[in-house]
Amino acid sequence: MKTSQLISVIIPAYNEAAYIESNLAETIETLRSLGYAFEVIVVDDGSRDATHLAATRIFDRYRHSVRIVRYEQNQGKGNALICGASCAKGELLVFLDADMDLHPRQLPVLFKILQESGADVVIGSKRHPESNVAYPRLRRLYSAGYFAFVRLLFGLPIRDTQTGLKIFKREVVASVFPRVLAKRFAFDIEVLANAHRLGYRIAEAPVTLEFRRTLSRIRLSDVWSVFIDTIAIFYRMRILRYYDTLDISDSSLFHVAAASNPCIIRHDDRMNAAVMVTMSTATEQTEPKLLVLTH
Ligand SMILES: Nc1nc2c(ncn2[C@@H]2O[C@H](COP(=O)(O)OP(=O)(O)OP(=O)(O)O)[C@@H](O)[C@H]2O)c(=O)[nH]1
Ligand SMILES: [Mg+2]
Repeated sequence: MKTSQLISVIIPAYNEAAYIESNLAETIETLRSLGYAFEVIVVDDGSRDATHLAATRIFDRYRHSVRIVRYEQNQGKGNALICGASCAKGELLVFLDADMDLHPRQLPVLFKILQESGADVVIGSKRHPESNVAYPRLRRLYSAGYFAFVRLLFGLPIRDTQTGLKIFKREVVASVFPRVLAKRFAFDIEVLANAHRLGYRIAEAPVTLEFRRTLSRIRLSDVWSVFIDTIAIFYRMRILRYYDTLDISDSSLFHVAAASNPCIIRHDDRMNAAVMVTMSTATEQTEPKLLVLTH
């Protein structure tokens, strides 16, 4: 399916130096061949390797299609996605993992579902009956158990929340991201539970997942923290009613999303780059310390 709307493809990257350059080039070439109007926003989430340098080489090659954002301290994938979204100009936001386990050539399937189902969010789902996934049996087991648990807690009508390929309408990101507190792996569940609670429609799409990394980076401690963070989200949603007390106006959207995290991104059109500014505390608005200029 083709869409004439601008698509912002946000790619979180943490210690991806080994493959990021070829993965980004392949992603951009794929998006071009699909005929999309797009921008790619790479968020280097405080990588300790040369991710930033590799991504900057892509910026040199594809200047008009890509922006690179970096901050110095690793803060988790969720935070990287919020930062990326803060500088997105597109009507549709695509979140895509940097490791290419999920190839962007499958995007037309997701766009078709977005258009035909009338959904506001389309998520790639490893547990969709038509998905083609080859991933370790232990991961499958975690995944099945976790989603039974998620359904019980939030009544979410989906079978997977963690897959690194999703499309959101801008409006959903605008009203949901500013509510989100989780910055690491429970980010997805907090976003989707809030989108569902606000009445947005979420559809699942089949994906083809090629497990390219030889070793998964998910550790048992990560599984445990997702579990604890998920209970915390339930507590905020159903017991504290925290999300109900927030007053988020749509106009404050990406600005609020950035300000509620310890970073602000300013656009610098002259440099065609995002300028990342961090603040020592989330509330300290004056004289933020300039960290990184890309290019
Ligand atoms: N692990 C991890 N990934 C991050 C972080 N920040 C951004 N990312 C990016 O988020 C995406 C998903 O991370 P992965 O480590 O591939 O997580 P996964 O796909 O669930 O797990 P495996 O591919 O099995 O290791 C990648 O593009 C990472 O580079 C972070 O703090 N930790
Ligand atoms: Mg991965």
